[in-house]
Amino acid sequence: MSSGIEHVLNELRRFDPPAEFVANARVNSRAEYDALYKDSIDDPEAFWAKMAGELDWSRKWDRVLDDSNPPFYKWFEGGKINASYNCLDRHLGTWRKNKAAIIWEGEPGESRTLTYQELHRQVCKCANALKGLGICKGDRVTIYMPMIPELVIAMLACARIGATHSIIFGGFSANALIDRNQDAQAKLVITADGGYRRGAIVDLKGAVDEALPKCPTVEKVLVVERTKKGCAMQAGRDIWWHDAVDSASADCPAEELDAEHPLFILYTSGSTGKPKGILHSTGGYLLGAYLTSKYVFDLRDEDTYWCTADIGWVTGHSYICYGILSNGATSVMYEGAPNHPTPGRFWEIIEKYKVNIFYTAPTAIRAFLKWGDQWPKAHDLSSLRLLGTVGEPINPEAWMWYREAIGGNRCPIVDTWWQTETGSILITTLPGAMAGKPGSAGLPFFGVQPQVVTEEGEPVEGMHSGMLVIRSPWPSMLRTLYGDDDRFKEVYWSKYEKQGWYFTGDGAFRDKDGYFMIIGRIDDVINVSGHRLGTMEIESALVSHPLVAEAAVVGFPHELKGQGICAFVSVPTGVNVGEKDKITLREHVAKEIGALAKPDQIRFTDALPKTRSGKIMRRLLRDIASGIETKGDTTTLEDFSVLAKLREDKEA
Ligand code: 7RM
Repeated sequence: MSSGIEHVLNELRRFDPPAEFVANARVNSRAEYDALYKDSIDDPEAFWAKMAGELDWSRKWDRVLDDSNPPFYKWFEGGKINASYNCLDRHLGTWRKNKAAIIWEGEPGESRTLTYQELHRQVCKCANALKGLGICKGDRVTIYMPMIPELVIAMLACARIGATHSIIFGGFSANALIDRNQDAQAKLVITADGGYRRGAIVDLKGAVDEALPKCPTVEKVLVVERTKKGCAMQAGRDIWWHDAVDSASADCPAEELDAEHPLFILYTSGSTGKPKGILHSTGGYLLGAYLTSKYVFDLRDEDTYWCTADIGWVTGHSYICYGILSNGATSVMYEGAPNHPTPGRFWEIIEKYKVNIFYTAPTAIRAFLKWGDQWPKAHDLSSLRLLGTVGEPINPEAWMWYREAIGGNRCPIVDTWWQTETGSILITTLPGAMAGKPGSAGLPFFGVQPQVVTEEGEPVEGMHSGMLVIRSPWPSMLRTLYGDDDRFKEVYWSKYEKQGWYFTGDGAFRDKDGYFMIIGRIDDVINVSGHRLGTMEIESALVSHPLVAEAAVVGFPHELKGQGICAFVSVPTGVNVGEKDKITLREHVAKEIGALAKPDQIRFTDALPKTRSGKIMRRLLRDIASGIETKGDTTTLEDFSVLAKLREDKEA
């Protein structure tokens, strides 16, 4: 098969949800899932209309889906809705008005709880302050803040008045700010005097000051005083949050917005050139975030839910803020690093707030695994009832550790596949309805039609992998790349233009039960002597060896084989490695997968280049392995020193 990526790992374990979980689950059998899924596919418009009815609309839509001009789909046209209203106001007339909306923990250890009523009050004041600064419906506001409640307040305030927010992760540099402010033509930047990360203060305002001379559209800067360490304030441009917001009126009715009104832009790195501004709508996006939160996390009113993502990543948008608050649930938010002051910090937080649902990334799970069992063991994690993962394929090794060490073999794990572009989870296990399998995301969410296809667009059946496409539109899909409809069409819709399918850029394997196993980005596939290998499976094989903490595998030009395999390997703390260990690891991969997948080069390293959401930036490693300069966008890289170091390390 020309496009089949060979599937080489054989994972047979499966874990049914425990009976107690199933008994209370929202969807509690495979048959119930099948029936709901069938409804959603047989008559999508009826299904989505019914689900949209669970949100509060100030005017009902005229039509569910307008597909007359693909790929520019429109959902709920004629409908009027406000995301901030749905996250706040609609709970105020219920008993939830004094329920905790946000439980926040600062890195230095402070704790703040905002009830729905209090959060609403702060959002209204902030919204009025924004109006006072000249922000109108349709304007773009960039938000560059630490993980503090004011970040959620700011985003909901924008949503309230119809300003489109674009959140820039607080770990990015002044350069990232310049690109994004320019591309979005932002009028206002909301930031803070700093934020805490691993005990140090991140100088956010300093980066804003550095960027703004190159951001001519930005008129004002609103600054939260978080650290009180002092920062320069430019007269006429910079305003303290406490001056503008505290005195503002708490009366600010939510703007009635068109369903298609742009709620936010979120930039993701493109493989070349400038970052892509993923644009999301209000109504469709909110519906996707709301519904997946409810079903995938099986959210109930008594739950304390914690997603560890940064809000600068789409996961934080959908599953700390919009999806969780629109359900009226309690969302825990933590400012700092997972290992500050000790690698027990997350488990301490779970014990302290009696967290029931915990959602994190494989990269974090692998780090915890490496730090050792003693950290989670020192805490009472018995409140947990459900675990989730997102961001990358999870290697079975890490999945099993998560299940045992964190979930006490009791909690189902939902492996959720989605993208910034998809807005909400598209493929996952529904926790009460189906078994979890280590390394497999699972089945499509309601209304989603994924398909594994060949390069030419033929469906791949049986035990082969291929490209993952989505065959029909869904409400929370991206609407375009901000200001660049052509690039939107080119990147996502040109590959399968004839069929009208959305191209995810990921490779996947569909197993005998119909489960989708995501094998990573197609761009990362390595072609060794005509065999197309996904990097994830070789990495999984490496990580299953005790000498390996994390691995990133990339291809490099090879005279005989077309491409050779280069593995960058980080080892657990305290472990020393040498030449003979490279042989051991090569043999280990040969045993796990086959001689074909044996790395030609192994490079030991302290750390791998990652985005802040934990994705390994393989294209940077590819350049290093091939000995060429990196030309692509590096603004999403978390730690630049890692790259420099990797380049210094000589190939051995
Ligand atoms: C939510 C998010 C999207 C890319 C996506 C995949 C990878 C995400 C999973 C996953 C395997 C998963 N948005 N990815 N979730 N791969 N299993 N459960 O991560 O835009 O930042 O990244 O992440 O390659 O295309 S994102």
